[in-house]
Parts: sequence; C-alpha cells; structure tokens
Amino acid sequence: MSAANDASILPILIVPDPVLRKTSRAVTPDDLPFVRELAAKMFATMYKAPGIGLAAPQVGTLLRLVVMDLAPDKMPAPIVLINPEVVAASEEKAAREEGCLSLPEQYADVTRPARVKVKYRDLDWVERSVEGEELLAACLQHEIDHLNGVLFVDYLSSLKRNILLRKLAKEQKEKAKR
Ligand code: K2U
Ligand code: ZN
Repeated sequence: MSAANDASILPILIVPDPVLRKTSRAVTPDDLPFVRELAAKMFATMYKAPGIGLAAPQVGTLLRLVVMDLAPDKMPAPIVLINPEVVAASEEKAAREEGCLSLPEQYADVTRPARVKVKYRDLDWVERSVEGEELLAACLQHEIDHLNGVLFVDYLSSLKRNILLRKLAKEQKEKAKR
C-alpha cells in the first residue's frame, strides 16, 4: 500500500473511549470541504478494517457523518450520509448478530426495526433518502446510533453487556502486552 494511502488510515476509537458516548453535531454547508476530505479517509479506514460502515465519532470527529459500503468485495457501492435521520421505521422487528469496529471481536444479537427509511444530505448537500431492510437496515441504524453516542451493547441485558465489556477490556489489555 502506498504511503499516501497509509496517511489516510485513521485510528478507530475503542470502547470505553468517552468520545464514543458523545452526541455529534450536525454538519453545515461550511463544513463540506473538510467533510469531503474526512469521508475519503473514513472510507480508506473502513475498507482496511474491514467493515461495511463507519461513523465520524469512531475516528474522533463529532460530526453527523457516516460512510457505508455493504458489499465492498462484490460490487462496491460507497455511500456518504450527512446528517442522516430515520424518518420511518417498521413495527416489525428483526434480530441480527452485530459487531462494531469500536468493540473489536465482540458480537451479539441485536433486535431493531426490520425496515427503515433514512433522510440525509450527500456531499453536494443534496437531500436524499434511502430505504432498507436486512443488513442495510441494521447498518443504517447502527451508524446513526453512533452519532448519538449509542452502541449496540446498549440493547443487551446489563448482564450480557457487562460480560461483553469485561471480555473486550481483557482482550485489549492482552493485546497491549504483545
Ligand atoms: O462499527 C461499525 O459501525 C461498523 C459495523 C457496521 C455494522 C454493524 C452491525 C451490522 C451491520 C453493520 C461493523 O463492524 S462492519 C463489520 C461487519 C461486516 C459485515 C456484517 C456485520 C458487521
Ligand atoms: Zn459500530
């Protein structure tokens, strides 16, 4: 990988970093030049992780900005969502195993609305909407949660959440020793 690409890889914050628990502020048109730069670095960081979604607070920037690409290997379909908000959610729920780049190697089943409609702005500040179910619905909700300081472990029982967080802390400590 060229040096330039390495420069665009950003460190991903890991729980319990307090930044992950803050609410991000809305992007304004004045932020667009910076946001275009950041989005490119977030894509490079996400593809390298690898992941299918990444929210700006995960790389330490408290802006309401998300990048996603649900099928990076098959047919890349990168999407940038500025100020995304869920405008409709189905009554029907769906459970799916989720992971998070800020809680490496930890997975748990999370139940969310099966289908959602999300309104957002693109990098040209054009208002768009996307509707999804299955993985797209889960990823959209997972990423928008990040913008509100919410993590997938918050949907678990306190017992399961504490077991998962203790396991993460232990694994992070062991990784630091290597
Ligand atoms: O941390 C993140 O926000 C990236 C998340 C996005 C995601 C979480 C749950 C469900 C869908 C997407 C993932 O860590 S990216 C890794 C991944 C890849 C395929 C399927 C699920 C998770
Ligand atoms: Zn996540």
